[in-house]
Amino acid sequence: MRHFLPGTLLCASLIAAGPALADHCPSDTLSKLPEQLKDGGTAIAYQTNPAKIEVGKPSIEVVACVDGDKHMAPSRIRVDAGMPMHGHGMNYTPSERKISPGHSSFDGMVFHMPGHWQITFDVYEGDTRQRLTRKVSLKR
Ligand SMILES: [Cu+2]
Repeated sequence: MRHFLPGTLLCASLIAAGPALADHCPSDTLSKLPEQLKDGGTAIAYQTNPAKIEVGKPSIEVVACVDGDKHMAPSRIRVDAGMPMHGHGMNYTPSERKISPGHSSFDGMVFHMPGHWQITFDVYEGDTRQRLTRKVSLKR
């Protein structure tokens, strides 16, 4: 009679120890969005709606690729904004609508006053976070 249990255990441990299956990011979209940020192997592109950020509630569409030329999607994208010189954030947490791996749109961004804002993009690969930022100035 065949003894199946050790084989099953071996299989399960191999799966647990193996690399996480990562999806490809939409690199075509990455090159099409108007705003580009890059740091090491991580590339982000985004576009806001409206295109020119004003005081109000823009939405932001973000594409993120990690691992350089391999164009892998991060496990998570997080977007936030604040005014470093005033020491405050947005007072709201934007909601994410996932479009595809590495591609999301964020609604509920609230830029409630004119001045110097900083948009923060955090991309995660498992527990590793990389932060890219972009300064924007909102006219009165
Ligand atoms: Cu402020």
